[in-house]
Amino acid sequence: MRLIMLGPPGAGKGTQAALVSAAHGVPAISTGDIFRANIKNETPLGLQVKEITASGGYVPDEITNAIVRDRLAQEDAAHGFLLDGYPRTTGQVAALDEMLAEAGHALDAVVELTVDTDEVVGRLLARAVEQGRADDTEEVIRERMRLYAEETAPLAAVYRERGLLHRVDGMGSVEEVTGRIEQVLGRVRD
Ligand code: B4P
Repeated sequence: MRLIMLGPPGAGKGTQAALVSAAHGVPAISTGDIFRANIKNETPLGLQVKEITASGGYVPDEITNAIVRDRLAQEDAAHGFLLDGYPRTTGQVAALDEMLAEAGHALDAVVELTVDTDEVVGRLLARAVEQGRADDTEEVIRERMRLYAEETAPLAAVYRERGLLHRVDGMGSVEEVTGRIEQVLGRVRD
């Protein structure tokens, strides 16, 4: 199973990716998590992307594509993966197409989680209290959402044209959303 999880900040991509990954035995690959781990460990990559992620901007495609290329080349991704937070730009879509073509693989589905703006802001502000993530302030959340609308939301149309897009209502409890995603995956496998 090769999946992409698409959706605005706070839609629940990370939460659902972890659950789907565990249920289907494929690694969940989150570019956001990779950047945060590098920032925490103060690696050269972490130092390079710290300011960008803290302000809600996108890390340049060359950096992000190289990281995903390395990650997809690892053994555990050979038979499937779930991408969370990648691709986010048309340049990343093109790079991923290239990586998949080189490996002789194809995507099975793109799941787009949809949520109300107010709900998203509420979720991320709640997470700010729990986890204190540098990019979960109201101002930065608005910037992340603006960038999502401008750069990432249009990717849904690209995947719709390819017949891969499945829109899933991301409102409600975590369990409800997981149930909807599993229904989609059941249809994809049939
Ligand atoms: P990400 O880590 O991907 O951040 P995000 O889009 O804001 O998603 P996040 O994982 O935080 O939210 P989720 O939907 O899981 O990226 C962080 C930064 O890294 C970016 O801003 C950018 O700077 C950089 N970056 C990452 N990938 C990049 C790329 N490809 N190109 C360029 N730059 C890149 O929401 C989770 C929250 O909602 C949690 O608090 C959770 O508990 C809560 N939640 C989930 N489901 C819920 C439910 N049903 N009900 C209530 N709460 C729920």
